[in-house]
Amino acid sequence: MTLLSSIRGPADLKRLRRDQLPELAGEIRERMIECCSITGGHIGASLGVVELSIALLYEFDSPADKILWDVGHQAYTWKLLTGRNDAFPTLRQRDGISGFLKRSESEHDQFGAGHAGTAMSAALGIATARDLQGEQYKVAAVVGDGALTCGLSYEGMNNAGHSGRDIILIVNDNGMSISPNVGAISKTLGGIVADPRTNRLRELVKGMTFKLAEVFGERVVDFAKNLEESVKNLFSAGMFFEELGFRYFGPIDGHDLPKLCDTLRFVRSMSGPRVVHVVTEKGKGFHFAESNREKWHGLAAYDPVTGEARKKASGPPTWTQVIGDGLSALADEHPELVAITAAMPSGTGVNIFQARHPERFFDVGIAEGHAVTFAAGLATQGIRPVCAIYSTFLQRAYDNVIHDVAVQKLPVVFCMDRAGLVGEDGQTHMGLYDIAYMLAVPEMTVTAPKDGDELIGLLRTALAHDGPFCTRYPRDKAPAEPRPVRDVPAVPYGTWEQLRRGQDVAILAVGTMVAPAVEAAELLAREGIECGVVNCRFLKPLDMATLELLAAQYRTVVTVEEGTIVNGFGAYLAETLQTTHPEVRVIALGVPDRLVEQAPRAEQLALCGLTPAGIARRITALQHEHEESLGAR
Ligand SMILES: Cc1ncc(C[n+]2csc(CCOP(=O)(O)OP(=O)(O)O)c2C)c(N)n1
Repeated sequence: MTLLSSIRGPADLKRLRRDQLPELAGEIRERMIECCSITGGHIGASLGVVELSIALLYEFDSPADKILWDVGHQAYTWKLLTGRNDAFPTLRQRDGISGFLKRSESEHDQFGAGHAGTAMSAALGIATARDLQGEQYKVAAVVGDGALTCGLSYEGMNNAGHSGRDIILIVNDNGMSISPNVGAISKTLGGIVADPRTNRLRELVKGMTFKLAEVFGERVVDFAKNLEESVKNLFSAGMFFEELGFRYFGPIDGHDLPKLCDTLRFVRSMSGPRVVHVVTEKGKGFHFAESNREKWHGLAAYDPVTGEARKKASGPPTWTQVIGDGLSALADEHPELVAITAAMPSGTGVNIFQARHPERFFDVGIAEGHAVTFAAGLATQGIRPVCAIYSTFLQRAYDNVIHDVAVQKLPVVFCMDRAGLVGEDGQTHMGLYDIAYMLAVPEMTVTAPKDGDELIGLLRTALAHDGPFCTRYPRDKAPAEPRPVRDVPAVPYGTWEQLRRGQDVAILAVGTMVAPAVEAAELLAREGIECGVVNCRFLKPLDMATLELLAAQYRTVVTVEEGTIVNGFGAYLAETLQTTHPEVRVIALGVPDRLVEQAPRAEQLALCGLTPAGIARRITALQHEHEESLGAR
């Protein structure tokens, strides 16, 4: 029996001797490497915090003490040690455990997440509730150095430091976001780690503090703490945290279990806002992950022996590659074009742009709101910024989209990757809301391409348009290899494309739903239902000329979109037609108004009825209902 298999929860862990913990860390790494090789997942991020997770559960008293993990993608050890070892092979699978932390999954998961930067604010909320309710427990937030590029983290720290509440911030500093971390804070943290003078002094004082604590107890320790503080303030960049109202401890080697345990025990025994700066190595203990930390941050199933992906890339490129190549090529024609990412250069494909046009590429950190307002500033000066941001993360910047871009009618282009159903990342990462939220923005042109060529064409249209413009595409392969960028013309602004003519039903399809709609129409034709199919590549403005023709021709219009049905394209179209053509009924197909569980994207599409067969089924049912109602009259 391994140590890991004997652990059902923190109580079992606490029964181990301290000198057994490194052996446990080894077993955890093996288990993670093996399971993730089948399921895929955030292996690199999780390998880096094995010791930190063990030490937190060993020294704190979870779930009475509340430990929060920012994002939660790095919390695989946490899962393994809090009763989810047996379920671990189901990670990210349909009906399996989540790739992130979820309150519904375990009493040890204090706050669900998936987006970065929330832990500090949520932890302060919990600490405040504790104080209001007169309870006694500890609250700690583990936040990566990447998440310290989020404005939200500072809003939380500013509030927490000032509050004086008993709260602990643990900075997991591995120098990496998904790609190498950016910005001044990252440099500051690096400076603390690199300064041997500060380190020696701090070690000296800390050693004294621990010894005094052992011999004289808490009262005399106060003196030592003051001494330690003064030394730190004199010499250290930890001052940054101290100025915000946090007592600073660190930097601690995050793979040194005894040191971690000692420090956490000591820090736990204190009160007030304090920060523990833990230095870890992403991918620790797995040489593939150590040698390419960006690739191994999170990835699909791999062969643990060779490190190669299990599923070889074949067929057409992904949408992400199409946009990366497309933007790079368009930048050759448009010297005013720049690309902005919020810490996702490879995820959004703009790393391709970065390689070709480094001076026109900006990674602003995990700071979507800032990215958008930064773009708006650039646009006021005649630069043409393209913000490549996942649909789910752009939610963070909604006010900036409206207040800074749309109200000023600035020509910022938004390229929303991972729009639609996202598969295994699950609920927190769904790109289901962008159609609804972008349609509501005045001045915004809202588009969705049916294929790679159309994406390039729409980018050309966007660059010729003087106003805010967005486009969306899914986490998937493009339907076909696109043509060379120079051969692809702009899409005429505000136009739809009629792909098929019929007389019974008009299917108005958006983006990824165009191909399934065409297939559905073919299936329906075999049943004697003749459908027209229109590619509604512009969701706003609507192509009113084509819409008039359709309204004259069809009594039933079915819209199909890969987005929430609430306030989506169907709702927008229905609202338009109800005044001009009340005789036309509009039926909207899309993602139902509920949370969609993790599963492969293809399964999620099928569950939502967004496949050729699903669309055809709905239209057949509609036609039958229609005929019955006619018969009843
Ligand atoms: C708001 C938001 N934007 C982007 C992401 C994508 N993302 C997931 S993890 C990550 C890097 C986080 O870095 P860090 O906090 O240092 O954690 P590490 O992975 O290094 O442990 C990013 C950018 C996200 N989760 N949330």
